[in-house]
Amino acid sequence: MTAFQPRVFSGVQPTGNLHLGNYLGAVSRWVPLQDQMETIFCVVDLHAITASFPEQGELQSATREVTAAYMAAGIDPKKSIIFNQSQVRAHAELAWIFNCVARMGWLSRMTQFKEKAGKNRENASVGLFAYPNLMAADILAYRATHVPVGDDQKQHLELTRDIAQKFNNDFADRIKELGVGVPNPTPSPELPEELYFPITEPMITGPATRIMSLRDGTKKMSKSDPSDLSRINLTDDADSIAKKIRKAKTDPDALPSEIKGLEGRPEADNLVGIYAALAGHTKEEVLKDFGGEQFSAFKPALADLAVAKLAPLTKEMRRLTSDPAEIDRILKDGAEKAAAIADPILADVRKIIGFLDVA
Ligand code: AQP
Repeated sequence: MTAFQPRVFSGVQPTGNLHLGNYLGAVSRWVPLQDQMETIFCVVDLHAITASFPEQGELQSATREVTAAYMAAGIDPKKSIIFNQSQVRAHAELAWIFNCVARMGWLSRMTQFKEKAGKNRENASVGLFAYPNLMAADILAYRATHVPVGDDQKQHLELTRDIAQKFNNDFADRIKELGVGVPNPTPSPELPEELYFPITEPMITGPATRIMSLRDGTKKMSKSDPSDLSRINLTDDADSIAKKIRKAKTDPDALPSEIKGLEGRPEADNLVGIYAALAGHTKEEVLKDFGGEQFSAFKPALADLAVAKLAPLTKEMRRLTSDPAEIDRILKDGAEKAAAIADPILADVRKIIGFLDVA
């Protein structure tokens, strides 16, 4: 290989209803990439057991639901590989190897672990702590070059880059000897001339990289927030969407006409960002149209837009989930294609490390 093949990898956990943050920050942004490079989209079910084991049956239905959401949003199984993580063994195998590459200190700095473990740190699973190593394995099992995600994943992607860098450095001689390396596209003193793993590029752009809770503009919109009013689920009907936007926390001032007027106003900034992302506009354009308006006028316009954009998606999700056998067929086909890419990469990794291969 003379260069890394441009390849996108991303995923969502099947831990509950997908919300507007997952849609605007991740899934909707994957759609145009399908026509630009090879794309692999995973339902990351191994990540879904790090907090607790779901009830029997829940993982199956949530996995199918997330798959349906991908397709309803425009991910086309003819253009992209769609599969669930647990069906491709390479993820877990590479994650173990990365457990031995990553340093305790690196993982101890991960803010998401601190937030999710909270005060109950001693009782958190080892899986929750090592989650970023599995995420690095998800990406690097395909030697993916680009990863489109929301802003909350930035630190984990930096860790993926650190793991790739350390592996490339630690095994530089072996990679060269085996002839499995790729010339480093951006030569630097920190890296050898040939790399096995690419130094993945995060793709975190646009007005919706971090959608905030509708109840608190300083907290991320999240599946695990106990208040359902804090998020718009992709399964919400038109009335719920309108109600949640009507009840969204705001301040008493009118919308500003310039972007700097949103500073120090997290709730206003969030709603303007949501409008911009749904309409495919910039925040500046939204403020050009709504600057000077009260929330009493802006919120109904936002609710109409959200319903117009999400209702067809919800309808299509319902149609797709009514045929679970077809979803399973797509996931099976995707898993075979994904394994066909990842298995030879894992075979190289085993050789690079030096395991006895008895096959
Ligand atoms: N609020 C958000 N704004 C923008 N992007 C977001 N993402 C998540 N929340 C927002 C992006 O969605 C993708 C999949 O995320 P995930 O569900 O696999 O994990 P998460 O980030 O942990 O999502 P949640 O909703 O916050 O789940 P819980 O409550 O379980 O922690 C990622 O690209 C993520 O950036």
